[in-house]
Amino acid sequence: MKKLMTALALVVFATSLHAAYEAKWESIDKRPVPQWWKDAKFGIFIHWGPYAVPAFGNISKDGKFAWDCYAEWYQGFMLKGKKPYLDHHEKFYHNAPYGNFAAEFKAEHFDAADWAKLFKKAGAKYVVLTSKHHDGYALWPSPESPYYNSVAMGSGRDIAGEFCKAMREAGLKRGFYYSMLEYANPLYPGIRDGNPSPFALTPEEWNKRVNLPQLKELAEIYEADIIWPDGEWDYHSSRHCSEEYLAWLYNESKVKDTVVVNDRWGKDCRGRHGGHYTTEYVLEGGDKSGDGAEHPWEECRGIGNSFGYSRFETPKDYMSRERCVETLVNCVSRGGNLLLNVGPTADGRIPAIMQDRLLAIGRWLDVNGEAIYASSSWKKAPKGLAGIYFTQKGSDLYLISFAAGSKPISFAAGDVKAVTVLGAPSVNVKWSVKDGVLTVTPPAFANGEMPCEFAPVLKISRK
Ligand code: FHN
Repeated sequence: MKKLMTALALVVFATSLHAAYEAKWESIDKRPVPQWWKDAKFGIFIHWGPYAVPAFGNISKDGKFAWDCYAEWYQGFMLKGKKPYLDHHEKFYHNAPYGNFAAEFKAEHFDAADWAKLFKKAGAKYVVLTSKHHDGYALWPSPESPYYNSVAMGSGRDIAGEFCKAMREAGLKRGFYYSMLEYANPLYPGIRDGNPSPFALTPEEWNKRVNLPQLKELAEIYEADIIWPDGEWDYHSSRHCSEEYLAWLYNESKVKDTVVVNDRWGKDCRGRHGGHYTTEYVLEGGDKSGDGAEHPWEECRGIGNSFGYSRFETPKDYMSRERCVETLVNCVSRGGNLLLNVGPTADGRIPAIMQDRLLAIGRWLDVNGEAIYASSSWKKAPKGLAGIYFTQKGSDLYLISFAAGSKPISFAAGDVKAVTVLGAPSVNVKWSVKDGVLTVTPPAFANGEMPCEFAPVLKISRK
């Protein structure tokens, strides 16, 4: 009897290991977001595909978020009849089919190891590449996109494969963005240009024949650390078969214990289901569905106003070095990660202005990374201090100041035992505590004394 009970218990245990997650949101949503991602804080997004050939997007008039600045939407905006895109295409490409850009997407200077070096120097911990954007062109030789992928047409290279190998060798976590919709594929059920395709599949068929096999390839062939779907808004997650895919991913795939996913699994999902929540250009008034959530979340945005390379943008359209760091700090201080995008040129180079911004973030993190990586938001942070942000690690607090001047700041901080400047331990900081209220004066640094270009960090050590 005892032996039988032990055998039964073993079977139950083995079964529970094998099928830990059911294909239902209530089960899938219980899986915690892996700690490596929560600690990482800073990732690089890469939007790269045939749209990098025209590299054309509208220019924001006031520097604010505007969806029609997205250069990766070149084909989509033409299908929607957007005039600047149609005019540009007629004038410079004589209305040639968009698919011709795939043949010109040569990637001749693409060196994934060089990219990895830059991302490491930027202090990023993970990188997400568009394996396939809404135009349907795949950066790997996928059997479901047999003629429209980077090996069949364009560079002749398995870009996803080269990317993964280089990132892995550099010690960076890596993964893939994946668009569930394809605006011009005749099999895609959604109506993208006002005319339903006579060949359209049902959403379920589309997902079973295209999306699910491709999402599985990304997890199994490339052992992606991150699966980052998008273009999910046409259908409910049940029609995308998303719960089914995630149950497979979490129970059976090679990456089941470590993979990270986002919340873009169907029009019912953003800010509600899946892994971490997402926002997009949130500080500029974009999509804020996952913002401020208690749940792990990630902001994504370009350094300028587009994800795909938009070659008519000028420096005024790009965030300054300081603004890039402030965006990262703003997200982290509110408990989020930042996935900052670069849009390489069609020949595979990362534009100099984007490199400049990434390197500036890296220099700042070299000195102040302690306040960012593996930190959390300080729930009791005082409100209304313009340009001042806080993070927390254990009992220590970090005050990160983008504010000008050296006016004393007072706030409740508990039992403080020391206040020091990260990267400049010999700089004397004036501070005092009374009844748990800390008054600290941001130091006025002497020439050459400030340890970073801007936004010095005060470490507040507590008992
Ligand atoms: O339409 C896309 C857009 O081109 C870009 O890929 C962003 C990245 O989050 N996602 C979509 C809009 O939410």
